[in-house]
Amino acid sequence: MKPTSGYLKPLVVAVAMASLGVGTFAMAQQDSTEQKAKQEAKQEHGGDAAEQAYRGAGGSPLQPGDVKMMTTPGAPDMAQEDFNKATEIYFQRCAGCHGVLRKGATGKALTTDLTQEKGLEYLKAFITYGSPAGMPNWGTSGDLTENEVEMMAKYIMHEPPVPPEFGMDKMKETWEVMVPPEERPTEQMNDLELENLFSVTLRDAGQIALIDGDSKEIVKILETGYAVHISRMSASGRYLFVIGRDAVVDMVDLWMEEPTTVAKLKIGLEARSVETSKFEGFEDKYAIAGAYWPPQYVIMDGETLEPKKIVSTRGMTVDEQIYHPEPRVAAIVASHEHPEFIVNVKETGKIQLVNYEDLDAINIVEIDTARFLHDGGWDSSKRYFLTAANESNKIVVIDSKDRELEAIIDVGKIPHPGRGANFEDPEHGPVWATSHLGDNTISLIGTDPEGHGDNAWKVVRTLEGQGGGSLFIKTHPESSNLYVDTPLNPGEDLSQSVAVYDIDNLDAGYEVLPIAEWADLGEGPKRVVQPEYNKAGDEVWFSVWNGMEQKSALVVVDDKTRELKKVIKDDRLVTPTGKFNVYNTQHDVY
Ligand code: DHE
Repeated sequence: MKPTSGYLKPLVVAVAMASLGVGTFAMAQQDSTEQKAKQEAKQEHGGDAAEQAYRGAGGSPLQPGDVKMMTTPGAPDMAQEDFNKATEIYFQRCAGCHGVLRKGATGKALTTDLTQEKGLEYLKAFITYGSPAGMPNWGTSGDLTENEVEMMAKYIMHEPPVPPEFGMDKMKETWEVMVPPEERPTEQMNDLELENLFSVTLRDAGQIALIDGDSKEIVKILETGYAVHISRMSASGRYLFVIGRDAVVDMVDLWMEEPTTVAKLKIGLEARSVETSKFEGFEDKYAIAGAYWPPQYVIMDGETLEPKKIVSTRGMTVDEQIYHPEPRVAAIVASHEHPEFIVNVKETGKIQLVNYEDLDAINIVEIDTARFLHDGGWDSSKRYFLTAANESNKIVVIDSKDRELEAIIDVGKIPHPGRGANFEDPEHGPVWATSHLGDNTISLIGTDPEGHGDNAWKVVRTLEGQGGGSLFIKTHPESSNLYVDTPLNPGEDLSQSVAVYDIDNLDAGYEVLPIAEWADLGEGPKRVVQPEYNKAGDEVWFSVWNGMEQKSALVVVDDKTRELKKVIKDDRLVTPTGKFNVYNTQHDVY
C-alpha cells in the first residue's frame, strides 16, 4: 500500500524557475535540461492529456467568433489574425482554469494589471515551463510552439475579449420541442426494464448510449451536445436529461416505443450541470441547468424545457468580498425537504437554495461557504448536502431542512467525491466518504448528528488509497464494498485499476481489481473511471476510457465475488465516461 504522491508533485524545473527568476532562467537553460523538464513535466502533469482534459484544459466550446478583439494600452501589438488564433487557444486550453475573463479559478488570475507588470519575457517562460501549482508546461511539452507561446504571452497582456451574454431571447431561439407532451404516450410503450437502464456518456462522440442493465445490450445511441457530460433523471423516472459542455440540454422520453429526444434547449455557451425538481407535488415539473458561460442558471419547464427563469450568479466572493464577473455554476441537487434546488456557485464560494414555488418572486437563500465549489451529493438521510470546495481542501455541509450551513470540514488535498459514498462505518456509524484528486487518502465523515453526535461532521477515519488522481468513489446500500477509482494518477497501473475496500473490515486495506486488463483492449491510456451500481446493488460498472481512435469498453464486476462478470465491447462505445443507472439516479442512491 504505497501512497503515490506523484500526481501534483512540483516540477524540479519549476521550483528552479521560482528561485532563480524566470526570465534569466529561461535563457540560461541548456537543451538537456529542457529535455529533462519536458520529460518530467509530461510524466508529472503538464503533458498528461487526461488531466488537462479534466482540469478544463481539454477545451471550452467557446469560439473566437463569439468575441470581439480588444487592444489594450501597454500591451504589445498583435495582428488581428494572431489575436483570433490566441483567443481560440485560450478558450481551448486556458479558460477552464483561469476563467473566460481571466479572474482566476483553479488557475491564477491573469488580469492585465498583473500580466503587464510581469512582462512579456516572464510570461513566455511561465507558459513554456509551467509551475508547481499545476500550470502545464505548454512549451516544453511541445503542445505549443515557440511562436504560439509568444503569441499567448502577448495576448494575455491585452484585456480579455468578452463572449456574448445568452439571455431569454437567444435561449428561446434554440428551444425545440420535437414531440409535444400531448403527443407523448400516457404509459410506457416499450418493454424495457427502465429502472435498470444505464445512460452512458460517450464523451467525445457527443452521444449517450442507453444500455439495458440486465442483458447489457445497447438499446439506443442518442445524439446529444458536444463533449456530453452528465445525465440526470426526472422524479418519476420517465424523463432523462443530458447536458453537454456546449450547454445543450436534451430531454429523452423513456416511455416512447423507442426512447426518443423530445425537447432540446441551449442554456448558454458552456455548461456542466442539470437536475430536476424532486419535492413532493413538484415531480417532473421543473428542470434546472447551470452554465459556466454566461455565469447563470435557468429553470425550465420539466416537460418541454421551455426556459422560465434565468438567474445570474455574478457577485462578490465569499472571503474577500470582491466582485467576480464569472462565477460558474457547478453541481446542482434537488432538495427533498423543500421545493428547492441547491446550486453550487464555484468562484464566489456561495451555495444558493433556490425555491421554485413562485418563479415571479423567487426566494433564494444564499449561504457563504468556501471556494471553489465543485461536486457533491446527499448523506443517506437526504437531509444534508455534502459538497467539495475543492481548491480549499474542504467539504461543506448544507442542512437542506433548516436551510443553513451545517459545517465546513477540512479533508485531504482537492476532494473530488462525485456524489460521494454513504455507508455504515463499523465503529463510527453512518458516514459519507470522499476521495481526492491531490492525495491518496479517503476521508470518512460522520453524518448522523442524532445517533452519533460526537462524530457528526468530523473526519472519523482516513483510509490510505492506491494513489492520488481519484475522481469518483461509490458503494450501494445493498453492498459491503467501497470502490475508489484513480483515473488521473500518472501511473498506468493505478489509472487502469480500482481499489476496493470491505466496509466491514476497513482496517484490512484494499484489494486492486485490474479492470483495464480484464477489458483487454490493446493500446491506449484506458483510464478506469466512475464506478456505478445497477439497481439491485449486486454489480458495479466501470468505464475503460480510451482515446477517440482507440477501443473503449465497460466492465461489469460481480459485487459479491469481486470477479469479472462481463465486458461490454462495441464499436459504438466511443470514449465512455459517466454512467447513470436510472433508478439510482432518480432516487439519489449512492
Ligand atoms: Fe465533470 C460531474 C465539472 C471534467 C466526468 N463535473 C461534474 C459536475 C461538475 C463537473 C460541476 C457536477 C454536476 C452535478 O452534479 O450537477 N467536470 C467538470 C469540469 O469543470 C471539469 C473539471 C473540466 C471540464 O472541462 O469539463 C470536468 N468530468 C470531467 C472529465 O474529464 C470527466 C472525468 C469525463 C467526462 O465525461 O468529461 C468528467 N463529471 C464527470 C462525471 C460526473 C461529473 C461522470 C457525474 C458524477 C456522478 O456520479 O454524478
